Amino acid sequence: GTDFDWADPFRLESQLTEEERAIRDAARAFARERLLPGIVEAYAEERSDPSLFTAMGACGLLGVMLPERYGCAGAGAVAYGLVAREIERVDSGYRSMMSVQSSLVMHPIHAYGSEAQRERYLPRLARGEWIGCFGLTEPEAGSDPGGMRTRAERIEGGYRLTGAKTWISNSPIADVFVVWAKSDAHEGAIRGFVLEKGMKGLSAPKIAGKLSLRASVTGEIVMEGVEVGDEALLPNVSGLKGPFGCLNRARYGIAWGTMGAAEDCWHRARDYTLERRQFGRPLAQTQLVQRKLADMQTEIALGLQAALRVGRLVEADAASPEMISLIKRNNCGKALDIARTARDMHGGNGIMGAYHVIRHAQNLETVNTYEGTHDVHALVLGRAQTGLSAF
Ligand code: TGC
Ligand code: FAD
Repeated sequence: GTDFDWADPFRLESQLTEEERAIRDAARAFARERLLPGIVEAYAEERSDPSLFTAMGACGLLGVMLPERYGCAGAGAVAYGLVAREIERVDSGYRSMMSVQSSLVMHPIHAYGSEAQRERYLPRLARGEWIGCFGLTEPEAGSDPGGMRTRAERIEGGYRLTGAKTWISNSPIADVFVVWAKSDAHEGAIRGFVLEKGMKGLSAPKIAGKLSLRASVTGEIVMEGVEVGDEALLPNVSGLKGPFGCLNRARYGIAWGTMGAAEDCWHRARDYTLERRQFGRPLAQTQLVQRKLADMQTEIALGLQAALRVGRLVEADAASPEMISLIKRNNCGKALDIARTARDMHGGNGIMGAYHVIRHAQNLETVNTYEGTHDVHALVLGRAQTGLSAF
């Protein structure tokens, strides 16, 4: 038929396979039943619940794209995106916990690790029994990770790592640390190492007092001469393309996730303005409010189609990093605008935690910055169309 569904203008639903819808439905139910009820309190108290990892694992939401032989779902990029969208509908911090584990920890171990590393880590990470973190950013190297100072020196039978990472999601509660360092045994090339909690010289203090992403714990990783054996090195990648290969996946998932947060803000703004009456009629019966709702609907419908298109290309192994920069940047920026507008449409109530929209807006400030800032992705796209690097 030619019916119009206001909530799904382009019938995304009909573009999904049965398997994708099943994974999406499981994620949606999980998010509603397990994540939504506690989020307002967790956010207010700046509390990140480690048991959410085992709960996500039990629901099959960790490492969705990795093979079944490691205890994962063996699903495609679109299914992974749909999971990110459902989780971020509740909170960007919870999606962060999931996407760091899946794309930044499990993916590099799978893509660049030895079979022994895969067998040791992947099943436990898939179950959420172990929590992972990814250390690339340093106090002096954020947008420019090539400027990192962390060093791996060669020692008898292994390496000694010295340096500090900062702004690391999950680090204070992590069991497994994927860290990137310049290795003197490899002519200073950037190499990945897998460290484990409890190693001598390794600590991960929490960064307290964030006013964004408060339900996802963030910390440092301090390495004071941490000695590891040869088996800690990720053998199959060298150079910045190692960490960037992980970021491509995580950024792609964020493009879907932010649309989930935006949809939550849009639906809440619609519900609220249908209920709330001023000047003798529902706010939703005013031209300004309808225009805002139309803009939200439009940007979300377009953003989801773009994410779906890139997802299908990822599945066909035909997506470029620039495509991912485009959707990460645009969907984050649009979601942040939508969240701020939804906050405004709620009037005074909009500043209260119970209405959820200000929390989304605060979270999306972080999402707009991490995994490459909005402007850094503009420079990636600018370079690709001018041939000139502005970094
Ligand atoms: P550039 O000279 O462009 O490239 C150096 C080497 O890397 C390769 N490369 C990529 N490979 C795969 N995918 C990509 N997206 C790639 N981008 C670059 C490139 O081919 C080259 O390889 P080779 O073999 O020729 O050496 O690098 P540059 O130093 O000029 O960097 C430019 C720039 C700005 C694009 C890059 O540094 C950048 O993206 N900066 C942003 C940093 C960032 O995103 N950090 C994220 C930290 S992790 C995080 O935020 C997690 S939050 C997660 C959560 O909680 O959800
Ligand atoms: P900077 O690089 O100092 O940038 C500051 C400003 O300058 C930005 O507006 C930027 O766009 C702009 N800028 C930078 N370079 C240029 C340029 N050449 N031209 C014009 N403008 C420029 N990192 C990890 O490794 N692992 C994690 O798990 C992780 N989790 C995070 C969780 C949170 C809550 C946050 C806030 C960050 C996290 N990060 C993580 C770090 C994140 O990736 C960085 O914050 C981000 O890459 C930006 O780096 P920076 O903060 O050093 O900002």
